[in-house]
Amino acid sequence: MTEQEIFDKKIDDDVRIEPKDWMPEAYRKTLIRQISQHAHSEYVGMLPEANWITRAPTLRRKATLLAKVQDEAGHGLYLYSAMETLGMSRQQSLDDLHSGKAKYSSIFNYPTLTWADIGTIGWLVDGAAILNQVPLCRTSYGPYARAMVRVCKEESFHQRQGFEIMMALSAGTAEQKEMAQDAINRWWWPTLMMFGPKDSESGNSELSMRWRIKRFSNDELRQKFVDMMVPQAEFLGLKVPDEKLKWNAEKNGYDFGEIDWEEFWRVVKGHGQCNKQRLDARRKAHDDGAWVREAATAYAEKRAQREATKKGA
Ligand code: FAQ
Repeated sequence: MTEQEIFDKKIDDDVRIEPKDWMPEAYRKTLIRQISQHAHSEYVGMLPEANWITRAPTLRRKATLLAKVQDEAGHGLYLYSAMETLGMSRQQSLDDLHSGKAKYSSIFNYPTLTWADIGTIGWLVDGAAILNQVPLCRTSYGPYARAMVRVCKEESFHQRQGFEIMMALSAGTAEQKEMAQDAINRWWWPTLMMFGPKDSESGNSELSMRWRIKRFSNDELRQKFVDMMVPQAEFLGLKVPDEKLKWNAEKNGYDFGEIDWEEFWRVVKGHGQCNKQRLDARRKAHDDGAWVREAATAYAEKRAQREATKKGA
């Protein structure tokens, strides 16, 4: 059997591909592309929420939000490590983010204007992330799949904390309920965009599905999301901002309106409301952390020297 045939058979038999296995160059590249987009989303995703750590309404909310933001940093780290197993260094990957070459999810280029936005990010954005990521626990590349198992456990906690914030607000004063409705009005459509372009325009889907990197198409996941979230919005007493939303008994799912794809591509190409602000904040955080990296490297070098001297003695 050729190396290509062994690889194809493993994919067909649902056997994981591991770092030392032979893999086609295009498979390696597409994994780096997707994992990079994903890792950078976790990193940049910390920024809109971190804005609210100092303004969270109670100590309990503050502690929970702080823990959530720290979790996102951890998710980024698992994913950067998974990328390293494919030969992409963390430094190169971060350079690509900071230069604007690498993508991250469009959703994080929208502003968080009120506390209800933090609830909505947890409820809707983490809800979308879970739907997309649970199938990734079965993705064909071992290190990515294993990282996703832990990520998904933490994301479900994030989603619950978001839903709980929304429950409190929608059961609160008229002003709080209005704040919750305003947040869903602004976040609903951008969240639907998280699943990527429609299938007919998703250039990467065909190969990614064949290689079992993706298990569901962008539109399939978007449909699942709408079907899952509409009853939750109803439970909260909030209105989904889509006049075309209607139950379709035949397909056993909701029909819904068309996404503004011009807006989607505008944001993906760097011209959303907060693209510049997010990248500036990310670059600043990286520069401000230079001393930590230097100290960690100096410590590791010293330790390695000590070990070498001990062995030599
Ligand atoms: N934003 O051909 P497709 C989170 C790009 S994590 C920006 O369909 P593919 C946690 C796409 O990269 C959220 N760009 O591509 C959290 C491609 O460009 P390229 C992130 C987008 O890869 C929660 C081009 O468009 N999750 O939220 C977007 O088959 C709360 C054509 O697209 C993941 O990354 C977009 N929305 O499917 C953190 C999950 N959509 O690379 C903090 C893993 C598409 O050719 C707080 N990723 N593009 O230059 C995936 O499942 C896939 O990469 C898709 C896109 C589904 C995102």
